[in-house]
Amino acid sequence: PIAIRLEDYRPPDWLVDTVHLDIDLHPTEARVIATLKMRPNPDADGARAIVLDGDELKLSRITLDGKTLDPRAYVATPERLTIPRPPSGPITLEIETLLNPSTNTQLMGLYQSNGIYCTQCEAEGFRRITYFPDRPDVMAVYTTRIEADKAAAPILLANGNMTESGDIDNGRHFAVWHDPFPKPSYLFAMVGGDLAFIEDTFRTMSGRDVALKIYVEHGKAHLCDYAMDSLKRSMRWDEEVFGREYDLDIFMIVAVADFNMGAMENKGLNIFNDKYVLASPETATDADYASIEAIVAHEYFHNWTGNRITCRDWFQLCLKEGLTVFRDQEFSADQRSAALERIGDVRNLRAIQFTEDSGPLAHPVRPSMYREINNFYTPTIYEKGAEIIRMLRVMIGREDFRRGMDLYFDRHDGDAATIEQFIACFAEASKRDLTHFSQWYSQAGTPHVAAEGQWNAEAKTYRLDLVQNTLPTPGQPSKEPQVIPLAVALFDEQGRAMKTDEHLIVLDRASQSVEFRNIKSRPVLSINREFSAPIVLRTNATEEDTQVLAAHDTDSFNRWQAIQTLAMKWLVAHVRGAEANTAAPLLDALKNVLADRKLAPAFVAQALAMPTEGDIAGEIAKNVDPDAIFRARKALRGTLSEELRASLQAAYDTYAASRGPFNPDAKSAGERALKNAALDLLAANGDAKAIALAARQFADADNMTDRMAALAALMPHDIPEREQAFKALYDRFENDPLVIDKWLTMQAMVPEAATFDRIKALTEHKAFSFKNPNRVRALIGAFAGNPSQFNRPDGAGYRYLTETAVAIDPQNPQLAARLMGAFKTWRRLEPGRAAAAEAALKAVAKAPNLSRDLADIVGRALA
Ligand code: BAL
Ligand code: ZN
Repeated sequence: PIAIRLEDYRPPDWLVDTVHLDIDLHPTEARVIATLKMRPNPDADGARAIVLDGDELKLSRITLDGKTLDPRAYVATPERLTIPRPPSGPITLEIETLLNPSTNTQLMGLYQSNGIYCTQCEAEGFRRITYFPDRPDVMAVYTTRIEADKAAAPILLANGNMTESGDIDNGRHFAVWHDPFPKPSYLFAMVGGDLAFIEDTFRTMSGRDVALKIYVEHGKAHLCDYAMDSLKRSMRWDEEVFGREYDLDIFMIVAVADFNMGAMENKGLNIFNDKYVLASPETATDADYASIEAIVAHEYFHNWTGNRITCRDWFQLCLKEGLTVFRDQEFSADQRSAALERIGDVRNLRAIQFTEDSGPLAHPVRPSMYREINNFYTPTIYEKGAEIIRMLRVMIGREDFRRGMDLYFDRHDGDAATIEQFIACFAEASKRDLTHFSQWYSQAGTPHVAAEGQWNAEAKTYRLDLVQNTLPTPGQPSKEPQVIPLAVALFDEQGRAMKTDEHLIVLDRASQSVEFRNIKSRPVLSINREFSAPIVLRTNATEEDTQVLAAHDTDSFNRWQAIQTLAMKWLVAHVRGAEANTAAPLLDALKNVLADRKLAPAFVAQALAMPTEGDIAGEIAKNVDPDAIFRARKALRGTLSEELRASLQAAYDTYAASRGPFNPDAKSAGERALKNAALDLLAANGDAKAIALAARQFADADNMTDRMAALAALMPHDIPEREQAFKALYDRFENDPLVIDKWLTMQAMVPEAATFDRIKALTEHKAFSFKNPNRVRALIGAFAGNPSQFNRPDGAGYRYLTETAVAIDPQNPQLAARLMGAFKTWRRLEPGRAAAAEAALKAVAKAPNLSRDLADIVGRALA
């Protein structure tokens, strides 16, 4: 695939002012007439040929200013329509294309999901509908007329407000939608189908009533209430926190079963994966509810950060994604608990982004080159992008941050903007030079920071020496120091805050020292509080210091972090063979936390959740042996199970007893989380009483959170209770694909050699389909996330994954490429596994006819 470079950006030669789409829906022969009013771009220079993008398109007709275009005046291929010598002034092009939605298995452009016509255009799917300058800096006003069989598709939706609808002959009908806000083609959407819906209204801060509708397949309308509630809370929150009001008369969400992404922010017509809309206590876990809330909010927030202000080009993807993730994280923090949100977000960042940043797929938050943009919807763009915004707020303070956001909305509304334009708003609002800070966008890799404190008893000073270092990443062999905001506090050895409250140190050189004065006793350092910067931190804290923080840190994040640090120290020592080391400091910390009635149960649950196998591998970083990691973690959990049994049982009993009707709110979810974290540890050794307790909870549960937690507690053990539970789950929910996904995932995660055969058998099961991305991710994606089994020493896991990706590639390249994300850490494996992974990757690289998506990801993984 050819390289596309940021430095080659040129403004479009032609602009499109309006697009009129006339779409005649048909499963195999849909007809699209696109009428484009175009004019030369006064800001462009160079050749004025019209070059429109296409992808597998079939042109049936083209007119220019009402006249059929002479075939010698243009060149049409499935991938491009070129008019080499167009008139010099404004023109109207009318282009007719024929599409086959029923065979569109890529799920890009216009396709069918369970008979429902729907579209996905980001990033480059609009060119699969019609020829178009399919780039985000071409913004036009769209009018969409859809015509279809009324029986097959009684509901016809597109962006904007509906302006007309009616019946026509032969059982056909039509609807016309007009979106007054100029938008790039990637935000176009239309839907046609026989759908159920729920509706509500929202009164905006200026008093306008907005109709809200959520459309789903028939039989699912009763599962949309939580999504609707989340939507209304998101709309209110964006008004209150960012001053952003919704702008159309209607806001619609449509949920479909076949979708490559989680959801898509098309203007006024968000299209969602069923997984992030449908919920009932019977079928959705607390984590599902939290995801629905976050993703509904995320897509809604895009209306301002993404739609009203979009990206100039795809290199700027983080401009909308990092910012919108930041906004949805803030929303969730406000709706739930800021401390718990931060712990969850950092766990996730470390699991998915730090791993990416430390391996062959590392790339800057704003890349300077790509070969396939679909492969850049990554944790680096999204999650690290959000961390940069958070650091910016820490650096300039909340007030200037809000002023900068206001300026950005004011100045760039209606624009296709860049990171430079975004940062300039904050530089102006805060009167600071943010040039060096902006390097976070261009330099890949996670900085490692060493913080070493020395207390001088005589001088009563505490000196903190800070050193930063970022390891090389592909294409960036040497690194510059980053601007790293470090929130710091000092405690005394009894855990009392010293009077130098919290302090912000900005580390912006390779090394620097800070001195605190009037420090009368040896302090304990709490640094990178609230995870103020996305870094890997090393300190010279003693184990006793870490214990002080684990017991007393006033920052919940760092208190949780201290407990993780104690656990990690034990785990790493164990992986390295030091089996005799003591878990006493960790046990003390956990006893403490379990006994502290003032702590939120959700926090205690997070404290009990030990670092994952992936976390441990990340810490070890080199020569990783997944089996040794698995054994160490199992041993630690076994120790906790035995040593904490009484307090775990007490926590379980407390929250198992306090049952009322299911409520998905944060408080109830936190209580369930603690009860289930206790159950998970109680059962960690396979203790018969605990297994019986888990089996009973599974059987008696009145909600999916408790049911899945019980199954998760049984899952690591090769016992009949586990298999009975798998069977019972299937028997009860065989007709609910979203629950079947949980059933598939849990089986894919079993840490036993037999899992590999189980996976292969499950692909033959009638509940499974390689065509549905959710099923594939639930089974194959989850297997790739099962560290001990995917990384089988014989390499069979790697070969299975790559062969599966190659088989899926012709049908759905995006899905195939996503699966390969499992190889982002292969280089840190011990030599035997690394060689097996490399061989599997090389076999893919040699396979014929790879999609651009798969070829790009494999090429980078091997580079
Ligand atoms: N724009 C793609 C889906 C999302 O990030 O919202
Ligand atoms: Zn997004």
